[in-house]
Amino acid sequence: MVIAPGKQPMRLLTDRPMNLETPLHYFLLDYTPNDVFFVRWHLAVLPDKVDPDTFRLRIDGHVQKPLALSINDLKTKFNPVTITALAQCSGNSRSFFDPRVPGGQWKNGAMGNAKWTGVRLCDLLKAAGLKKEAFDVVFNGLDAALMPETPDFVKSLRLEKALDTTLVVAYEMNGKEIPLLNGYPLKLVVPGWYATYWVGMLSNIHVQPDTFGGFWMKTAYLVPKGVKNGNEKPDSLATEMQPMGKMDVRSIFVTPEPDSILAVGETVEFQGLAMDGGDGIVSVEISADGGKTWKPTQLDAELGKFSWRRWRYKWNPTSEGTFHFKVKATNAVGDTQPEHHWNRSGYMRNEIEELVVKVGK
Ligand SMILES: Nc1nc2c(c(=O)[nH]1)N[C@H]1C(S)=C(S)[C@@H](COP(=O)(O)O)O[C@H]1N2
Ligand SMILES: [Mo]
Repeated sequence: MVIAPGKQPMRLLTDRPMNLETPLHYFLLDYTPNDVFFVRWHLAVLPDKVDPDTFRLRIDGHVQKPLALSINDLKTKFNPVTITALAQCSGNSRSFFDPRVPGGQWKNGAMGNAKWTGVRLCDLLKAAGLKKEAFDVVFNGLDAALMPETPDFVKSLRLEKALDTTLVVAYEMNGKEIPLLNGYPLKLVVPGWYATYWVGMLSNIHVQPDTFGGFWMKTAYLVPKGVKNGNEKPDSLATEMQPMGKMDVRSIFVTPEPDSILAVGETVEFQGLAMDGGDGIVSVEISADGGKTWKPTQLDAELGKFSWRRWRYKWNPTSEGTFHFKVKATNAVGDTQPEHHWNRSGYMRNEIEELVVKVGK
């Protein structure tokens, strides 16, 4: 555990760039506090501070009227919107892949749920006036690479997705400034999509008439094309790949934590979270016998289409032993979780999770 600027103690994956994981017990809260929200950067050079008076968000390229907007312009010249959305790194839970894959060895803490306040991306694009050839919208932030040969972190969305009214250029997270380490002063929020698209320290939105071909779209963050959950087998890798998008349905255990020891006759409340790409979780089932039989859990009220959803299940252990719990979510369009999930990059993990608990005297 380390204490990074503006953060509580968190699990450190790497320090340059800073990559920090949220300890699991914070997921007992519906909204993840800013000072424990996970941190994931690709490039080593971040400004130590950003001056809110001189900072400008530039919107340029295939637009009628290029814009350079201050934070104050965003707050005063556009309608504010607030949306609850789960940010989840596509590499979340990578350390659990079997066989293991290279990359950040995250447990389940590369995600967080927050209320994001800002301006609709479509309102900004409208204000700049799209030219009719507009095709891809490209997002860049203030972070930079240490070595000139490292490609800058730049992401793109097809115009159709960029105009989706749920996308927000956020200037607040949970009602406060976005922490520097989470992308102050502006973060693109793409509800329901993996957080790789949620460009932080967003300083430029560039509209172009053709496909953006940058490294972080063309080479990185690809998953097997047209395959459910981006699944492939180590001995027969997919040959066609595509950029990832919407989040898969999945569920995790939050409490009890792994290797907890429970007592015979003492009821415990299991709790966990279920999430998807915005269709909505409709049921979460739990198994106490390694997946042979399943029981429904109770769902908390929905906090919004793009939020995670909490499930609960009371269990009264009647005998000693080791129990293999499993949890499985299903969403409104009938998507559920696979028994086994794997791909070469360790992305979008959503296999049915197991939690082993011991019951003692
Ligand atoms: N500018 C910039 N934005 C970025 C990244 C980055 O490296 N640079 N990483 C992306 C990835 S992969 C993730 S998972 C999220 C993490 O956001 P957080 O650090 O606020 O948790 O930011 C995304 N936006
Ligand atoms: Mo990520």
